[in-house]
Amino acid sequence: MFRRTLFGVVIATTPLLAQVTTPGAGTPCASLAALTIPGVTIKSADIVAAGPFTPPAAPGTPTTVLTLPAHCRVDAIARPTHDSEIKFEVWIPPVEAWNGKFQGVGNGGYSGAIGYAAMAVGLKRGYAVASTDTGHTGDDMKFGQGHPEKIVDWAYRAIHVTAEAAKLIVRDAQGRFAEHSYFVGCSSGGHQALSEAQRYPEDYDGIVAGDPANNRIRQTFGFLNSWIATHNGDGKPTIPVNKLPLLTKAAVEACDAIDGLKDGLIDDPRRCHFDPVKLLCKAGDDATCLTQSQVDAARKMYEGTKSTKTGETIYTGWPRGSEAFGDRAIEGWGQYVVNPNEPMRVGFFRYFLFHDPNWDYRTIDMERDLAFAEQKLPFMSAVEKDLTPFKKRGGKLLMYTGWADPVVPPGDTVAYYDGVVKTMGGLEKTRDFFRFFLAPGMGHCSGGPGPNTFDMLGALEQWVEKGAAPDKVIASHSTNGKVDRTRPLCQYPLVARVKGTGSTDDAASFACVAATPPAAAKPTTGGLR
Ligand SMILES: [Ca+2]
Repeated sequence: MFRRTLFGVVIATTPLLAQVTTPGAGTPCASLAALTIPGVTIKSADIVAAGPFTPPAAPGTPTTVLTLPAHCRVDAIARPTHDSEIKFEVWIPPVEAWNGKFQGVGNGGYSGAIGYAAMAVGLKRGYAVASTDTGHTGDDMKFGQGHPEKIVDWAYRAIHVTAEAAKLIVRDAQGRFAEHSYFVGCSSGGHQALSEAQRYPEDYDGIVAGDPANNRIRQTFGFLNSWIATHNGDGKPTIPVNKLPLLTKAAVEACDAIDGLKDGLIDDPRRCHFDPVKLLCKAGDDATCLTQSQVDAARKMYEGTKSTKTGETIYTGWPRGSEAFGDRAIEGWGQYVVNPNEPMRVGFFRYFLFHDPNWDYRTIDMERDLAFAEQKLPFMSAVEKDLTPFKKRGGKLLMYTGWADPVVPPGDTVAYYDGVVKTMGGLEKTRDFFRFFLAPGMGHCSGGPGPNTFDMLGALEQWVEKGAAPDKVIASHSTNGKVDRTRPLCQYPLVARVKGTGSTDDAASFACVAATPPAAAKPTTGGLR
C-alpha cells in the first residue's frame, strides 16, 4: 500500500514539475520572421502541415515530393560579407514532437541547393534541422569567377554561419537552446563535416563525416589527371564505359578470397594487386577484353596521381573494385571520370584559381600548379590533422567510407585518419573522440554489392548522450527492398572475420579482429602521364 501511495504522489506531482522546469513555449512560428540576428534576414516563417511537400526547384536536381511531419519552416539569408548571399532553411518540429536536438545537414558536389531530402530525414527523427545552399545556386563553378568571398562561403563559411543562426532561431522557436547539436554529411557533406570539426569545434557536439571529399584541391588534380589518363588525344574515352564492369568482375574474382571469405566482396583493396593485363585482348578489340591502351588507362587509375619529377603520390588512386558495379554515379568511374567531355571540376582551375575561362587543361604542370593552388586557396580543403580543440570540448566524430568508392578514393580517407592518429599521439588518444569505419564493397556514400545501409547518427547519439562509443556499426544490404545480408562495419583498423560456422549473411557470425597491415601496392607502370 505504501509503495502504491508513494507512486501515486509522484505521478500527481510530475505535471506540476514539468510546468515549473519547462521554459516558455517559445515564439510562435509566424513571429520568428521578426527576429533580428546580425547579418541574417529572415524572409519567411510559416507553419507547414503534415503531408506532401514539394521543395523549390533547384537547377540540375530532380524535384522529389517529400512527405513531412508538421513543422515551422524558416527561410532565411545570411550575408557575412558584402558579396555573400547564403540561403538557408530551418525546419522546427512542434514542441511535442521535438527531440530537443539540432541537426545541420551537408551538401553534395558544389551544391548550390538546400538539402531538402536530408532535412526531411532529420525532421522525421524529431530534430530541428538546417541546410544551406552554401552561398550560390547550381553545381556550376562559374559562381567563383570574380567572387572570392563566394568561394569562401562554399568552402566552409556558409555551413558555419548557418549553424550559428539556426541555433538561435531554434532557441527562439522553442524557448530554449537545443540540448545537443549534430552535423551529418556525406561526400561534400563529409568535407563540410571535417571542416566543422577542424575550424569551428564549438558548432557541433557530434559529427558524422561520410566519404569525405575534404582533400579537395588534390582531389581536383586527381580528377584532371585521371581524365587525361583515360582519354585519347581527341577527347574520346580510351575505355568505353561499357567495358568498366569487366574490370570490376575480374578484380573481384582475383581478390575476393584474399580475406578468407568468398562473398563477392574485396574486404580491403590495398591487399588486391589485380593487374588488368589479364583482360588483354588475344586478337582484335572486342567487348570482352581490353586493348593495351585500355589496360594502361586502368593501371593509371589504380596508380593515382604522381609527381612526374619525384614520383611521389600527389593524390591516391581509385581502388580495384570501384570501376563499375552499377549504373548510378556512385557506382562506377563513369560520371566523374570517363563520361565528361572535359576533366571533372575543370572549373576549379578556370574560375577559382587562374581566373581564365579559356584555360586549357593540357597545359597543367602538376607540381607547379598544385603548389600555386595550395598557396592561393588553402581554405578549399579541410585537411588539418590536429583536432585537439574539438577533442577538448568533448566533441565526437564518426567517419565512414566505402572501400569501393569511385568518386572519393578511400585510400585518401584512410590516409587522413592515419595522419590524425599520428598527430593526436596514437590510436588510443584518437579513438577517444574520433572513430573510422570502412564499408567493403560500398560505393560513394551508399550503393554497391557490400552492406551499405547503416545508422551512423544513431551510433553517434549513443556516444554523445550516453557515453557508449561504437566499436562496430551493423550494416545491411538489400535487393529489391529486402535485406539479404548484414555485416558489422568494424572500427578501423579492425576488420570483420567469420567466427565459426554461422551464416556469412548474418552480422552475428562475424567478429572485429586485427589484421596484419597490407603490403604496399606493387608499381604497375612507370610514368603516369
Ligand atoms: Ca571476400
